[in-house]
Amino acid sequence: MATNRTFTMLKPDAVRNGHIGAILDKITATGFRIVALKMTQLTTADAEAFYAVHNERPFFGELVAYMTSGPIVAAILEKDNAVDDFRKLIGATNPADAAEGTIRNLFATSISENAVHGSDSDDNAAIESAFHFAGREQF
Ligand code: IDP
Ligand code: MG
Repeated sequence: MATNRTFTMLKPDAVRNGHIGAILDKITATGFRIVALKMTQLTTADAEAFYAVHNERPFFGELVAYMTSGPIVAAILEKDNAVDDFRKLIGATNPADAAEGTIRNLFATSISENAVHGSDSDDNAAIESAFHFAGREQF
């Protein structure tokens, strides 16, 4: 996986609240190219594996319940400096702290239901992309 790629999920609250189109529009308007895209729903085992790094955190059970509560949209995005630029575009984890105009500022409802995921490193972008997409689904 090239290091100019990142992985995102539009989380169940964003899908439930009808924000798929608006969020994808903001992502592409900011210069990201969508190179993989699907709507899917995580099983409990999927969510526990994807968020394994957080399994000691007090909110882990809540996080897994939320992330399996409805469909998500998963995508791989390409742009120079993709990981850092996408973290800037989504804003802080807690929407109350997310900068004006960021995706979490515009679309998130709480620190738990915060609309989008964004990989935090090139290595995790590659791992998370491979978790969701076969090679023939990546363009
Ligand atoms: P990030 O998504 O901004 O990278 P992380 O710290 O990696 O934030 O946390 C992963 C996800 O876990 C968050 O996006 C959010 O959905 C959830 N989460 C993080 N902190 C809390 C919390 O204090 N309470 C409930 N859920 C949380
Ligand atoms: Mg994170």
